[in-house]
Amino acid sequence: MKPGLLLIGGATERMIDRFEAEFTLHRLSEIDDLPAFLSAQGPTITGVATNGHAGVPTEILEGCPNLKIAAAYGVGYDGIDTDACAARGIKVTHTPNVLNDDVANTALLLLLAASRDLVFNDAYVRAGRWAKEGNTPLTRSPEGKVMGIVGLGRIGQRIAEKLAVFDARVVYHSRTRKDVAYEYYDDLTRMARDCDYLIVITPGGAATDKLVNREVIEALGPNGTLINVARGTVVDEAAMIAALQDGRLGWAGLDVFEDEPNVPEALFALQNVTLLPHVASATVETRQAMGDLVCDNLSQFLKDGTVLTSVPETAHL
Ligand code: A2R
Repeated sequence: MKPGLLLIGGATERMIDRFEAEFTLHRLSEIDDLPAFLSAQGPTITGVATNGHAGVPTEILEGCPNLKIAAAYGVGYDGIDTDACAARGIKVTHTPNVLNDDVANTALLLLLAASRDLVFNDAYVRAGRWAKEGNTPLTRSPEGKVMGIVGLGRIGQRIAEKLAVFDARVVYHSRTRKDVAYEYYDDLTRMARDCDYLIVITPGGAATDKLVNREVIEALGPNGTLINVARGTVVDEAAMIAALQDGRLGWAGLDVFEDEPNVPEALFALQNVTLLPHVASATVETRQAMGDLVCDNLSQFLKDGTVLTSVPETAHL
Protein backbone atom coordinates (compact mmCIF):
# COMPACT_ATOMS: atom_id res chain seq x y z
CA MET A 1 0.00 0.00 0.00
CA LYS A 2 1.26 3.48 -0.86
CA PRO A 3 1.97 5.83 2.05
CA GLY A 4 -0.55 8.58 2.71
CA LEU A 5 0.00 12.23 1.76
CA LEU A 6 -2.29 14.97 3.03
CA LEU A 7 -2.49 18.04 0.79
CA ILE A 8 -3.04 21.09 3.00
CA GLY A 9 -2.19 23.96 0.63
CA GLY A 10 -2.72 24.38 -3.09
CA ALA A 11 -0.98 22.36 -5.80
CA THR A 12 -0.76 22.33 -9.59
CA GLU A 13 -2.00 19.43 -11.71
CA ARG A 14 1.63 18.52 -12.40
CA MET A 15 2.24 18.22 -8.64
CA ILE A 16 -0.96 16.23 -8.12
CA ASP A 17 0.11 13.75 -10.82
CA ARG A 18 3.42 13.16 -9.07
CA PHE A 19 1.82 12.96 -5.62
CA GLU A 20 -0.63 10.33 -6.87
CA ALA A 21 2.13 8.26 -8.48
CA GLU A 22 3.86 7.74 -5.14
CA PHE A 23 1.27 8.37 -2.43
CA THR A 24 -2.35 7.79 -1.58
CA LEU A 25 -3.44 11.43 -1.79
CA HIS A 26 -5.96 13.02 0.55
CA ARG A 27 -6.99 16.64 0.06
CA LEU A 28 -7.81 18.61 3.18
CA SER A 29 -10.23 20.77 1.15
CA GLU A 30 -12.34 17.65 0.44
CA ILE A 31 -12.45 16.38 4.03
CA ASP A 32 -15.74 17.33 5.74
CA ASP A 33 -15.10 15.72 9.11
CA LEU A 34 -11.42 16.13 10.00
CA PRO A 35 -11.53 14.34 13.40
CA ALA A 36 -13.20 11.31 11.76
CA PHE A 37 -10.68 11.35 8.92
CA LEU A 38 -7.75 11.56 11.35
CA SER A 39 -8.97 8.71 13.53
CA ALA A 40 -9.49 6.49 10.46
CA GLN A 41 -6.55 7.56 8.24
CA GLY A 42 -4.20 9.61 10.49
CA PRO A 43 -1.77 6.74 11.14
CA THR A 44 -1.36 6.13 7.37
CA ILE A 45 -0.20 9.70 6.71
CA THR A 46 3.56 9.91 6.16
CA GLY A 47 3.75 13.34 4.54
CA VAL A 48 1.93 16.61 4.16
CA ALA A 49 2.23 19.07 1.30
CA THR A 50 1.60 22.58 2.55
CA ASN A 51 2.82 26.16 2.24
CA GLY A 52 4.35 28.77 4.51
CA HIS A 53 0.98 30.29 5.39
CA ALA A 54 -1.22 27.24 5.94
CA GLY A 55 1.53 25.43 7.86
CA VAL A 56 0.66 22.19 9.63
CA PRO A 57 -2.25 22.73 12.05
CA THR A 58 -1.73 21.23 15.53
CA GLU A 59 -4.78 18.99 15.05
CA ILE A 60 -3.06 17.40 12.05
CA LEU A 61 0.31 17.08 13.83
CA GLU A 62 -1.43 15.32 16.70
CA GLY A 63 -3.72 13.23 14.51
CA CYS A 64 -0.95 11.89 12.25
CA PRO A 65 1.45 10.04 14.59
CA ASN A 66 3.53 8.66 11.71
CA LEU A 67 4.00 11.99 9.93
CA LYS A 68 7.66 12.31 8.90
CA ILE A 69 7.83 15.08 6.30
CA ALA A 70 6.11 18.43 5.72
CA ALA A 71 6.98 19.76 2.26
CA ALA A 72 6.20 23.45 1.79
CA TYR A 73 5.58 25.14 -1.57
CA GLY A 74 7.46 28.43 -1.14
CA VAL A 75 10.63 29.69 0.52
CA GLY A 76 9.04 31.45 3.52
CA TYR A 77 7.77 29.17 6.25
CA ASP A 78 6.74 31.58 9.00
CA GLY A 79 3.36 29.81 9.25
CA ILE A 80 4.98 26.45 10.07
CA ASP A 81 5.77 25.63 13.69
CA THR A 82 9.22 24.19 12.95
CA ASP A 83 9.98 23.64 16.66
CA ALA A 84 6.87 21.45 17.02
CA CYS A 85 7.83 19.56 13.83
CA ALA A 86 11.45 19.09 14.95
CA ALA A 87 10.28 17.84 18.36
CA ARG A 88 8.20 15.16 16.60
CA GLY A 89 11.04 14.24 14.19
CA ILE A 90 9.22 15.71 11.18
CA LYS A 91 11.47 17.09 8.45
CA VAL A 92 10.28 20.38 6.99
CA THR A 93 11.32 21.30 3.46
CA HIS A 94 10.85 24.50 1.47
CA THR A 95 11.72 25.76 -2.03
CA PRO A 96 14.67 28.17 -1.81
CA ASN A 97 16.69 29.52 -4.76
CA VAL A 98 14.36 28.46 -7.61
CA LEU A 99 12.28 31.60 -7.05
CA ASN A 100 15.13 34.09 -6.51
CA ASP A 101 14.94 35.64 -9.96
CA ASP A 102 11.20 36.14 -10.18
CA VAL A 103 10.92 37.56 -6.67
CA ALA A 104 13.84 39.88 -7.45
CA ASN A 105 12.17 40.85 -10.74
CA THR A 106 8.99 41.69 -8.83
CA ALA A 107 10.97 44.01 -6.56
CA LEU A 108 12.28 45.80 -9.67
CA LEU A 109 8.79 45.84 -11.21
CA LEU A 110 7.36 47.55 -8.11
CA LEU A 111 10.33 49.90 -7.91
CA LEU A 112 9.84 51.07 -11.50
CA ALA A 113 6.05 51.15 -11.24
CA ALA A 114 6.25 53.31 -8.12
CA SER A 115 8.91 55.59 -9.58
CA ARG A 116 7.13 56.17 -12.89
CA ASP A 117 3.53 56.18 -11.61
CA LEU A 118 2.80 53.28 -13.97
CA VAL A 119 -0.66 52.43 -12.68
CA PHE A 120 -1.83 56.06 -12.65
CA ASN A 121 -0.49 56.69 -16.15
CA ASP A 122 -2.08 53.53 -17.54
CA ALA A 123 -5.46 54.46 -16.07
CA TYR A 124 -5.06 57.99 -17.43
CA VAL A 125 -4.66 56.75 -21.00
CA ARG A 126 -7.50 54.21 -20.70
CA ALA A 127 -9.89 56.85 -19.37
CA GLY A 128 -9.27 59.00 -22.44
CA ARG A 129 -7.83 61.76 -20.25
CA TRP A 130 -4.60 62.31 -22.22
CA ALA A 131 -6.29 64.00 -25.23
CA LYS A 132 -8.60 66.03 -22.97
CA GLU A 133 -6.32 67.02 -20.11
CA GLY A 134 -2.80 66.87 -21.56
CA ASN A 135 0.36 65.35 -20.13
CA THR A 136 0.61 63.77 -16.69
CA PRO A 137 2.99 65.09 -13.98
CA LEU A 138 6.70 64.27 -14.14
CA THR A 139 7.79 61.17 -12.25
CA ARG A 140 11.07 60.12 -10.59
CA SER A 141 14.13 58.39 -11.99
CA PRO A 142 15.73 55.46 -10.14
CA GLU A 143 19.03 56.12 -11.95
CA GLY A 144 22.00 56.62 -9.64
CA LYS A 145 19.90 56.52 -6.47
CA VAL A 146 20.76 54.89 -3.14
CA MET A 147 18.90 51.60 -2.71
CA GLY A 148 18.91 49.81 0.63
CA ILE A 149 18.18 46.09 0.83
CA VAL A 150 16.81 44.81 4.12
CA GLY A 151 17.88 41.14 4.19
CA LEU A 152 20.82 40.34 1.89
CA GLY A 153 20.06 36.62 1.62
CA ARG A 154 19.47 34.46 -1.45
CA ILE A 155 16.82 36.77 -2.94
CA GLY A 156 18.32 40.00 -1.57
CA GLN A 157 21.63 39.29 -3.30
CA ARG A 158 19.84 38.69 -6.60
CA ILE A 159 18.00 41.99 -6.18
CA ALA A 160 21.32 43.74 -5.51
CA GLU A 161 22.82 42.28 -8.71
CA LYS A 162 19.81 43.28 -10.78
CA LEU A 163 19.84 46.84 -9.41
CA ALA A 164 23.07 47.36 -11.36
CA VAL A 165 20.89 48.23 -14.38
CA PHE A 166 19.99 51.47 -12.61
CA ASP A 167 23.59 52.34 -11.78
CA ALA A 168 22.33 52.46 -8.21
CA ARG A 169 24.45 52.56 -5.05
CA VAL A 170 23.37 49.44 -3.20
CA VAL A 171 23.63 49.26 0.59
CA TYR A 172 22.19 46.64 2.93
CA HIS A 173 21.10 45.72 6.42
CA SER A 174 20.92 42.17 7.77
CA ARG A 175 21.78 40.50 11.06
CA THR A 176 25.31 39.79 9.92
CA ARG A 177 27.76 41.50 7.59
CA LYS A 178 28.36 39.67 4.30
CA ASP A 179 31.51 39.33 2.23
CA VAL A 180 30.24 41.67 -0.49
CA ALA A 181 31.21 45.05 -1.92
CA TYR A 182 27.97 46.77 -0.83
CA GLU A 183 28.09 48.99 2.27
CA TYR A 184 26.71 47.35 5.41
CA TYR A 185 24.58 49.15 8.01
CA ASP A 186 24.03 47.46 11.34
CA ASP A 187 21.40 50.12 12.09
CA LEU A 188 18.31 50.00 9.89
CA THR A 189 17.08 53.52 10.75
CA ARG A 190 20.45 54.99 9.86
CA MET A 191 20.40 53.13 6.54
CA ALA A 192 16.85 54.28 5.77
CA ARG A 193 17.92 57.88 6.33
CA ASP A 194 20.60 57.50 3.63
CA CYS A 195 18.32 55.71 1.13
CA ASP A 196 16.00 56.77 -1.68
CA TYR A 197 14.55 53.25 -1.86
CA LEU A 198 14.22 50.59 0.83
CA ILE A 199 13.60 47.05 -0.43
CA VAL A 200 12.46 44.57 2.22
CA ILE A 201 13.27 40.88 1.66
CA THR A 202 13.75 39.19 5.05
CA PRO A 203 11.75 36.18 6.26
CA GLY A 204 8.55 36.82 8.24
CA GLY A 205 7.91 35.57 11.77
CA ALA A 206 8.51 36.92 15.26
CA ALA A 207 12.16 37.96 14.72
CA THR A 208 11.28 40.43 11.96
CA ASP A 209 7.84 41.54 13.18
CA LYS A 210 7.50 45.30 12.42
CA LEU A 211 11.25 45.54 11.78
CA VAL A 212 10.35 48.42 9.47
CA ASN A 213 8.65 50.53 12.12
CA ARG A 214 7.53 54.14 12.24
CA GLU A 215 11.05 55.38 12.96
CA VAL A 216 12.47 53.56 9.92
CA ILE A 217 9.58 54.75 7.72
CA GLU A 218 10.08 58.37 8.77
CA ALA A 219 13.84 58.05 8.22
CA LEU A 220 13.14 56.93 4.63
CA GLY A 221 10.99 60.03 4.42
CA PRO A 222 8.88 62.08 2.02
CA ASN A 223 11.19 61.44 -0.95
CA GLY A 224 11.63 57.76 -0.14
CA THR A 225 10.04 54.65 -1.64
CA LEU A 226 9.35 51.48 0.34
CA ILE A 227 9.21 48.18 -1.56
CA ASN A 228 8.02 45.07 0.33
CA VAL A 229 8.38 41.62 -1.26
CA ALA A 230 9.02 39.85 2.06
CA ARG A 231 6.03 39.43 4.38
CA GLY A 232 3.43 41.98 5.44
CA THR A 233 4.37 41.49 9.08
CA VAL A 234 7.89 42.88 8.52
CA VAL A 235 6.46 46.38 8.03
CA ASP A 236 4.27 48.22 10.57
CA GLU A 237 1.36 48.50 8.13
CA ALA A 238 -0.66 51.03 10.14
CA ALA A 239 2.38 53.31 10.56
CA MET A 240 3.19 52.96 6.84
CA ILE A 241 -0.35 53.87 5.77
CA ALA A 242 -0.45 56.91 8.07
CA ALA A 243 2.92 58.08 6.72
CA LEU A 244 1.82 57.58 3.10
CA GLN A 245 -1.39 59.52 3.82
CA ASP A 246 0.26 62.57 5.33
CA GLY A 247 3.42 62.63 3.20
CA ARG A 248 5.97 61.47 5.77
CA LEU A 249 6.65 58.59 3.36
CA GLY A 250 6.70 59.24 -0.39
CA TRP A 251 5.70 56.03 -2.13
CA ALA A 252 5.26 52.30 -1.58
CA GLY A 253 5.22 49.21 -3.80
CA LEU A 254 3.71 46.25 -1.95
CA ASP A 255 3.32 42.59 -2.86
CA VAL A 256 2.55 41.47 0.70
CA PHE A 257 0.21 42.53 3.51
CA GLU A 258 -0.34 41.77 7.16
CA ASP A 259 -3.68 39.95 6.79
CA GLU A 260 -3.76 38.47 3.28
CA PRO A 261 -5.90 38.39 1.25
CA ASN A 262 -7.45 41.29 3.17
CA VAL A 263 -5.82 44.59 2.25
CA PRO A 264 -6.57 47.73 4.27
CA GLU A 265 -9.05 49.82 2.28
CA ALA A 266 -7.10 52.96 3.17
CA LEU A 267 -4.48 51.81 0.65
CA PHE A 268 -7.04 51.68 -2.19
CA ALA A 269 -7.54 55.45 -1.99
CA LEU A 270 -3.83 56.31 -2.20
CA GLN A 271 -2.23 57.35 -5.52
CA ASN A 272 1.27 56.86 -4.14
CA VAL A 273 1.04 53.08 -3.73
CA THR A 274 1.33 50.19 -6.19
CA LEU A 275 -0.32 46.99 -4.99
CA LEU A 276 0.09 43.36 -6.03
CA PRO A 277 -1.76 40.29 -4.64
CA HIS A 278 1.33 38.39 -3.38
CA VAL A 279 2.48 37.23 -6.81
CA ALA A 280 6.26 37.64 -6.61
CA SER A 281 6.99 33.98 -7.43
CA ALA A 282 3.79 33.45 -9.42
CA THR A 283 5.08 32.81 -12.93
CA VAL A 284 4.41 29.57 -14.80
CA GLU A 285 8.14 28.84 -14.91
CA THR A 286 8.96 29.51 -11.27
CA ARG A 287 5.84 27.85 -9.87
CA GLN A 288 6.71 24.75 -11.92
CA ALA A 289 10.23 24.72 -10.51
CA MET A 290 8.85 25.19 -6.97
CA GLY A 291 6.33 22.38 -7.46
CA ASP A 292 9.01 20.08 -8.84
CA LEU A 293 11.16 20.75 -5.78
CA VAL A 294 8.26 19.93 -3.43
CA CYS A 295 7.80 16.62 -5.27
CA ASP A 296 11.54 15.90 -5.44
CA ASN A 297 11.81 16.35 -1.67
CA LEU A 298 8.92 13.94 -1.07
CA SER A 299 10.27 11.38 -3.58
CA GLN A 300 13.74 11.43 -2.15
CA PHE A 301 12.35 11.08 1.35
CA LEU A 302 10.44 7.96 0.29
CA LYS A 303 13.56 6.54 -1.38
CA ASP A 304 16.15 6.99 1.35
CA GLY A 305 14.76 9.10 4.19
CA THR A 306 16.73 12.22 3.21
CA VAL A 307 15.49 15.47 1.66
CA LEU A 308 16.98 18.02 -0.73
CA THR A 309 16.09 21.36 0.84
CA SER A 310 15.38 21.15 4.55
CA VAL A 311 14.68 24.31 6.52
CA PRO A 312 17.62 24.97 8.88
CA GLU A 313 15.51 24.16 11.95
CA THR A 314 15.04 20.50 10.95
CA ALA A 315 18.31 19.96 9.06
CA HIS A 316 19.72 17.88 11.95
CA LEU A 317 17.00 15.23 11.66
O1 A2R B 1 20.84 36.03 8.96
P1 A2R B 1 21.44 37.08 8.05
O2 A2R B 1 22.38 38.03 8.67
O3 A2R B 1 22.00 36.48 6.79
O4 A2R B 1 20.21 37.99 7.56
C1 A2R B 1 19.09 37.47 6.92
C2 A2R B 1 18.02 38.52 6.94
N1 A2R B 1 17.34 38.58 8.24
C3 A2R B 1 17.29 39.67 9.00
N2 A2R B 1 17.77 40.91 8.81
C4 A2R B 1 17.59 41.79 9.80
N3 A2R B 1 16.92 41.53 10.93
C5 A2R B 1 16.41 40.30 11.17
N4 A2R B 1 15.74 40.04 12.30
C6 A2R B 1 16.59 39.31 10.17
N5 A2R B 1 16.24 38.00 10.06
C7 A2R B 1 16.70 37.58 8.87
O5 A2R B 1 17.13 38.16 5.88
C8 A2R B 1 19.28 37.24 5.42
O6 A2R B 1 20.13 38.21 4.88
C9 A2R B 1 17.87 37.47 4.85
C10 A2R B 1 17.12 36.17 4.54
O7 A2R B 1 17.78 35.49 3.53
P2 A2R B 1 17.47 33.96 3.20
O8 A2R B 1 17.33 33.18 4.44
O9 A2R B 1 18.47 33.52 2.18
O10 A2R B 1 16.02 33.98 2.58
P3 A2R B 1 15.56 34.18 1.05
O11 A2R B 1 15.59 32.89 0.33
O12 A2R B 1 16.29 35.32 0.45
O13 A2R B 1 14.02 34.55 1.28
C11 A2R B 1 13.65 35.66 2.09
C12 A2R B 1 12.15 35.76 2.26
C13 A2R B 1 11.38 34.47 2.54
O14 A2R B 1 11.53 34.02 3.85
C14 A2R B 1 9.96 34.89 2.25
O15 A2R B 1 9.38 35.52 3.36
C15 A2R B 1 10.14 35.93 1.14
O16 A2R B 1 11.55 36.21 1.08
O17 A2R B 1 9.74 35.38 -0.08
